[in-house]
Amino acid sequence: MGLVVSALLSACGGGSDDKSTAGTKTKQATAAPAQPAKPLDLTTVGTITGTIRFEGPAPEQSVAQLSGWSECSAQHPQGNPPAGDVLVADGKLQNAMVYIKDGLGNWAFAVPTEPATMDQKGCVFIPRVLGAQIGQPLKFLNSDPMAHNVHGFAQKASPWNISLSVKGTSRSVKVDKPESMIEIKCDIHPWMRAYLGVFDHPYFALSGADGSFTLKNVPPGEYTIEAWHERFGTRSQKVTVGAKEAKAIEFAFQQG
Ligand SMILES: [Cu+2]
Repeated sequence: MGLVVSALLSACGGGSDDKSTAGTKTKQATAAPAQPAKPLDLTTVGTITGTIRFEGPAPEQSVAQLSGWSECSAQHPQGNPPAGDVLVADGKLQNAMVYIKDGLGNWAFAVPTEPATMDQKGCVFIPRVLGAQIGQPLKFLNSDPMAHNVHGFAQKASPWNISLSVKGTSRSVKVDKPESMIEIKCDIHPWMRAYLGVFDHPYFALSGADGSFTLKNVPPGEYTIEAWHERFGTRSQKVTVGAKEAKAIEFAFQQG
């Protein structure tokens, strides 16, 4: 066996092939063929629900500085709009993205056909934080009477920079590698910022105004669950979900 492994390693080694690639090929060559992805057994799946708490006084959220951009400020007669970067109410944090980070088996997941859509309206991205599944259509829209662009700073998939210069136009973007989270900007308006999470599974959710989130149809297993927030970083915890179990968890964020 050792000889076979080293022969294979040298056969596919050399040059810039990294070790993980060579190792994978070796494993496939010597072990049983890779199992096809299994469909979920919906009779055993459980649920992870939870709350995102914010401990201590929350910092003020930023304000979009529209001064000097009359076409944008004209849409906000009440004054500069809040950025939406810190949304805390009653000690609960909104707009945290919660997802399974690690521990999923080789499952075949259905992919939504409904596009995950991010609009530009009133010179802000709506929603500010969006999740999508790989393979799900991903659409950017401009509902404003002026030009915007969408610059996605993906680091795993290809970054993109698209122009949406006319009201009502939309463009689709393909992100084919999971990444949480991808920063998005409009290069024209410096305050315009948003975040996109792309996942290779359906277990992601954005915390609501009450800090709550739900991950449904989770197969029994042991997982690392991560919660991400644009200002306060990430928190993670291990969670074991038994068959048909409804597991309740909590994350706590603080400033600094
Ligand atoms: Cu813009």
